[in-house]
Amino acid sequence: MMVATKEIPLKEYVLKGNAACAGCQDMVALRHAHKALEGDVIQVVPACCTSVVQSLWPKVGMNIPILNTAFMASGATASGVKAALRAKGKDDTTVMVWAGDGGTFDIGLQALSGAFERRTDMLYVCYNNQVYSNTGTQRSGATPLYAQTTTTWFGKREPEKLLDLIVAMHEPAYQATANAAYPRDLFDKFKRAKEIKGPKFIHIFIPCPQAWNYPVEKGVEIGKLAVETGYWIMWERIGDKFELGRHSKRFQDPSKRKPIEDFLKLQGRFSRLFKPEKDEEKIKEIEDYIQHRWDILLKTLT
Ligand SMILES: Cc1ncc(C[n+]2csc(CCOP(=O)(O)OP(=O)(O)O)c2C)c(N)n1
Repeated sequence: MMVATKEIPLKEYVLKGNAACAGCQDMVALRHAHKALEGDVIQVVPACCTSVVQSLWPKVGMNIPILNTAFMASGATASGVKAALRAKGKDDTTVMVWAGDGGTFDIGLQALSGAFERRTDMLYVCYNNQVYSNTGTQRSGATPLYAQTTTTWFGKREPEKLLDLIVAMHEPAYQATANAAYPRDLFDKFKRAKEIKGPKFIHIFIPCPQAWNYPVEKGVEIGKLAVETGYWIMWERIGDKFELGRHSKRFQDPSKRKPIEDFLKLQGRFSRLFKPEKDEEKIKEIEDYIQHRWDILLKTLT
């Protein structure tokens, strides 16, 4: 049973008036994650948009203990924090990394891999806005096929890295995907992760109005369309028990999915697929890659 809205604690750990952009979906996810963890957490943040929110003195936007760390070092830093807590006898406090896709898919991957291999009892969260947003929207290993960024003016030619599978091969104690457009589901996943010992990973889909070039009020609509078109798959894995999320179940059948164009059209970063005329071939390529992701995920993890 999913948490009822009225059961989500009112206490806020992400404060008003912080430096996030209007319509930032990272803030929606961060708020609900912290409500689930109820303040008993030390958060590690590498260089990314979230570090701007939590560390701009005197406008610090969060009221929990946070350690800022170098871009590539989150996994190692969290391991150190956990060891220090253990030495102090405070083993129950959750150590959580909150890192962007650049800090996870690319530059932080080695530290993440090392920490999970050591079976560090930590929760690593990748909030994935599919681009290096904080420094002006350069492409990352999570940028999808044909998305425009400041370093892929004509659309990225390579699809994104299948990070979930890389992480899964570390056999974490808990792994899930989530989406800022479904905050109650996200809340439940953080609650579950809090109770599980060992390395845990949550990968969150985060539309970014700045980088994806859409009106700020469309974030939730785009997040939901990502699921309804099959583009983003919601799932959870406790140990080796895989379960497709209730929001994604019906979209396993490609005939139930909304046309991918519904998702692409709302975002300026895909505008070249529709101008001067619709590029059917490239849109089909994106669709095929979505199916490939479904196939490889289910084949590998179930
Ligand atoms: C070693 C190093 N290289 C580059 C930077 C500059 N830098 C700061 S934040 C950032 C982008 C982070 O992107 P991502 O992890 O995707 O998070 P987002 O900004 O999208 O939230 C970069 C390149 C840095 N701080 N350290």
